[in-house]
Amino acid sequence: MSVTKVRSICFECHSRCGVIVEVKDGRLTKVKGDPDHPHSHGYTCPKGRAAAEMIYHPQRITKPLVKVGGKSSTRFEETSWDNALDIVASRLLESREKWGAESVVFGTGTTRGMAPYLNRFLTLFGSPNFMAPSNMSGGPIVLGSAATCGFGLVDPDFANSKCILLWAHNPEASWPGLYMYDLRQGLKSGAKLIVVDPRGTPLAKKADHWLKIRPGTDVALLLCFINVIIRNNLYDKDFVETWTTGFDKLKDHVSSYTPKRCAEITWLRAEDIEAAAVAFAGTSPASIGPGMGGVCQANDSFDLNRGLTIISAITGNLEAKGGNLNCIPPTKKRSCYGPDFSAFLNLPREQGQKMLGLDRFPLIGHIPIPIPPQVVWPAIETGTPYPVKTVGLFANNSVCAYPNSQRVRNALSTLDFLFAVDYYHTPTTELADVILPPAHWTERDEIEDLLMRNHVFAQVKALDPVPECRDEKQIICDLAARMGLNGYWGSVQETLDYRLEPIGMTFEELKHIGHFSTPFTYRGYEKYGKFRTPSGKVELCAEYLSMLGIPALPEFKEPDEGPASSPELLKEYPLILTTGGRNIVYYHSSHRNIASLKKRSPDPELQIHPQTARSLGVTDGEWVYISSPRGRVEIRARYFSDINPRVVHAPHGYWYGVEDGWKKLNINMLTSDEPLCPVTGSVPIKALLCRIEKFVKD
Ligand SMILES: Nc1nc2c(c(=O)[nH]1)N[C@H]1C(S)=C(S)[C@@H](COP(=O)(O)OP(=O)(O)OC[C@H]3O[C@@H](n4cnc5c(=O)[nH]c(N)nc54)[C@H](O)[C@@H]3O)O[C@H]1N2
Ligand SMILES: Nc1nc2c(c(=O)[nH]1)N[C@H]1C(S)=C(S)[C@@H](COP(=O)(O)OP(=O)(O)OC[C@H]3O[C@@H](n4cnc5c(=O)[nH]c(N)nc54)[C@H](O)[C@@H]3O)O[C@H]1N2
Ligand code: SF4
Ligand SMILES: [Mo]
Repeated sequence: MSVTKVRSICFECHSRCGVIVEVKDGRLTKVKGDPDHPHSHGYTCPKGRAAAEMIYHPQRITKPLVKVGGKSSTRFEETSWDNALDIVASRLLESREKWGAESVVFGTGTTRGMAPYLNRFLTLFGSPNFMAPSNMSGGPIVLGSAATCGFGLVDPDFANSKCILLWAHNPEASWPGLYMYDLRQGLKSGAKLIVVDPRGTPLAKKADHWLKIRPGTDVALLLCFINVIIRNNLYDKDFVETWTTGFDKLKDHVSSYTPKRCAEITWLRAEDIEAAAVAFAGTSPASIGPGMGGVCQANDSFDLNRGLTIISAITGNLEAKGGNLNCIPPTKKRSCYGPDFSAFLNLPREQGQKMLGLDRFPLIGHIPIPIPPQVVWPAIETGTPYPVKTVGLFANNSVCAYPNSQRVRNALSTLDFLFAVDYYHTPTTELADVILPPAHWTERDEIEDLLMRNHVFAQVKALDPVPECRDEKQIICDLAARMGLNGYWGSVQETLDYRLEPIGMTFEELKHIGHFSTPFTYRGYEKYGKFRTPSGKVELCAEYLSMLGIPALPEFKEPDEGPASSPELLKEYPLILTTGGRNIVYYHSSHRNIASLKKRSPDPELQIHPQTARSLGVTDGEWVYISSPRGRVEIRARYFSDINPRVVHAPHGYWYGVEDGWKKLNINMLTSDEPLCPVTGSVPIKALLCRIEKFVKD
């Protein structure tokens, strides 16, 4: 039989590279890059190319499974789809009956496309509780920048930029398909590169200015940047005068953040700070790439993101060509996180107001993002503010993804009912009562409009699912039908056509052209006469936030665990730990069982300065213990000179292939889920304390 070639997009990570999927005799044979894709231009990474290994993996779950032997058992038995869905439907209804619809939480991991479909289901079912890791991933960017300028600082225009500032962002490993082509274009055309990162990543090392910052002190550096920019008259006076409010208050506020003071806080040199700030503000246009994880995992994440927005604004780079754009997906209100879906917004007000976390983080009632997982655990553990009894997880390995894994695992174990939808068994699916097998991205139709600038892409089904795996949208349609949720879509096609209504196309039509884009406007605020903020201007001093108890100006807060805040703890745990720098071959805790990927990065490796390692008698490649006040895991020490000797970096996501690997290798056994950023609920997992000890075999 001949080979069919299907043009699609890869869903193994957020880059969503354009791919050509080759299929022979109904089986996937190859995934190649699509040279015509407007973002990736033919690029693929090892994860995308390993699709066949994932689809035909002997460990893939291919039938619905139900737990046998009681709650604490880890044994499962195959069952029919009808039976599995009957169980899930009846347990959801029972939970609603006994404890109210809000006792049911649906969760997803990093967006694998399910947010609209799950939200619509929850709306019709009655629960406002849609949980996702947004508070540690993108949410704080949206909250910090939208509260300041009315849109999220997520679309840097690197290709047209003359100065590129990567703040806690390493797109070479984390977003190669989406950002690297443009970034290289910019650099080829002579753009300067500034990188703020405690680690010497390849991009940091080739940068004109690499600021090797002490983890968790970013806001101090930002306030100093603003101070240097204002003091040197490098701000855009016309823009500031016409389009901002609160400049004088901001100016006063940052005046104490001198390079000298900031150098002491951040462990940088005053002259390097000054030089980088001057380079950014003195070059036009300049763009900022904030790390989607890097700037979202700190106790002052809200202020970090407003600070970034402020420097873009006062230098006149907001919505400027070569600056940071304001792209609206063509699907508008029906885009992935569009308001047409949010359960919080679409439920009757009284029910919506029950959304977990709203009391603690009121801004999410104004700029809705999914609820932080950390507000769900107390509701499970203590029934506060009301009991959560039933959870459904779609593409989420909560136990390994979220800080304080032991707590997560304990909480999920005590639920009345947990169901999970995943390709493979994980430390999270192990706790489920029912596991449902989803179709792989090559086996389903989908659309993508999240972070795709002004594009919507068709992901086109290239082959039938491995029997009996099922498209998750179909799973939800089937559940909704069983539960009599009137108004839910009847088929996958209906869901996709509904989302595409704003562009006046059906999925069939979009499929043929692959993607659709709408023009965007530079400096849209000039056209509309305002920014979408309460004052209509960029809120350099956001007085209006005081009604929510949020300070009007960004403030630096030391990491709660660190040399300045907890000097006593520092005696026992003398090193600063940052976690979760991305690894090109893995997506979080996924892909660990894929042989071609695992062999490229078999063990968790601690980046440690050779001087520090030697002082502990640790050789390069040796297994060691790393501990924090919360626990201890095993890790392989790897000498790494491009890091401060007092800082170490540990990757996240390791668990596979070792008995109880979630306890022994998973760095989130060490991370903390408190205190959270008071505005965004962000978790402090990029700046903690730890200690390294020689490995003693039991
Ligand atoms: N210490 C530390 N922890 C971190 C981070 C860090 O930097 N440091 N980063 C955090 C961030 S930013 C995020 S977003 C979270 C991510 O956390 P998660 O999204 O939970 O990430 P994964 O560990 O990849 O788990 C996803 C699961 O989904 C399954 N899967 C993959 N594709 C599909 C699909 O299409 N459908 C279904 N049903 N299942 C699928 C995979 O097999 C895997 O088991 O982790 C966070 N954890
Ligand atoms: N291959 C791969 N790609 C991914 C993912 C993956 O798991 N694997 N995950 C995806 C997801 S969900 C997300 S959210 C994004 C994250 O995308 P990014 O934010 O770009 O990725 P990270 O590697 O978490 O962080 C970037 C850099 O921040 C630095 N850093 C650590 N602590 C600090 C600090 O305190 N201050 C500063 N300034 N820098 C610090 C790290 O050293 C790292 O180099 O990646 C996405 N892409
Ligand atoms: S970077 Fe790799 S995993 Fe991510 S979309 Fe592109 S090919 Fe797929
Ligand atoms: Mo993320």
